[in-house]
Amino acid sequence: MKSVLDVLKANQGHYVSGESLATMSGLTRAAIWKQINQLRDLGYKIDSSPRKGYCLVMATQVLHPFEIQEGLKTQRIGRTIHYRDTVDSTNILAKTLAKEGAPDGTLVIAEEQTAGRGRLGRTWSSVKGKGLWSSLILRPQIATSAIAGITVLTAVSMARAIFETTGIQVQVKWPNDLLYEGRKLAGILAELHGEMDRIHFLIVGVGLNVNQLHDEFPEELADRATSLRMIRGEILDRKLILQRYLEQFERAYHQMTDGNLQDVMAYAREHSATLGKWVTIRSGFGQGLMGEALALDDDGSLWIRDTTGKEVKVFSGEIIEEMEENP
Ligand code: BTX
Repeated sequence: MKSVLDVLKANQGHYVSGESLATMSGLTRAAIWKQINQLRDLGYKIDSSPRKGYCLVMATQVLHPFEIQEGLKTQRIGRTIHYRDTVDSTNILAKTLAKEGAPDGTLVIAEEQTAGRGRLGRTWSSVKGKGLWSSLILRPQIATSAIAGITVLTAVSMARAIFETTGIQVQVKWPNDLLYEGRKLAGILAELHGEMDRIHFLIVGVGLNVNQLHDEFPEELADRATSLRMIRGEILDRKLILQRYLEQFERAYHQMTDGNLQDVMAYAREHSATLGKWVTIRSGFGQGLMGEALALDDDGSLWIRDTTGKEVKVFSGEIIEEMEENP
């Protein structure tokens, strides 16, 4: 038996008679009417006519969990979903849920964040219904040192999902941004909760700008941020991008727990916005380190040749300045 929504979706834009719906769904006319009203409450636009039946005019643009899971090919990632219309930050909610025991792979997603978080206390602009504001709760059974590549892994998974669904090739700015022609398209905030040698859980938040127009960004981001819609010139399906991201993430996550991130790092090198540039990196509490970005290691760290010619391995940090040439 098919659900009423499945039948209407398969015939989107065309009327399906009440009788056919009853046969295909195995429901009574009264039960179908009840479901139609529930679907309308969820935002589906459904026309009804006494003679012709029901017609799904427009599927919802809202990321209901059953929409995300329809056609999702993962085993664990995104199999449990917590969806909110509004939340302060999906990373904060994910942390609470993780403490309550949410399983590995749980997805937390919201239409809007009122206090979306960036790194180092910065904020992330998260306009309602326009982007993918999501966090994954992970419980990898590996040593803390083995998760150094998680941010690059996440960036690569999203970059691949974007390419698969839109054909847009984005660049990975080490370690946690996706750029298109120098403008920020996505940011990643990974937070580890654990001890020196034991991971309790990991929260990986990603913000991807999908359908904002130029004037929907705060003024100060006007020439630093971009969205997939601004690049492609059309509205894009958030659900499809999210599904492909979850699938790409699961594949890469398995590779990480198997201790093999070569494939992920090869992609990050090929699409790097950082390698070959002269950068100043702030890492931990230290002073900025200046030098040439030489190579991306298979564990996700960056090799820098500093101004004295010494090669230094940087595990995490932030590029605060970059130049094409040696200044
Ligand atoms: P970040 O600190 O590298 O980037 C934050 C900076 O990026 C801001 O200071 C601002 O300059 C710029 N910015 C803010 N909003 C946007 C935007 N929508 N598009 C482009 N640039 C912007 C990057 O931190 C990590 C961001 C993670 C966001 C996700 S959303 C889901 C999850 N929940 C949550 O609270 N954070 C993560």
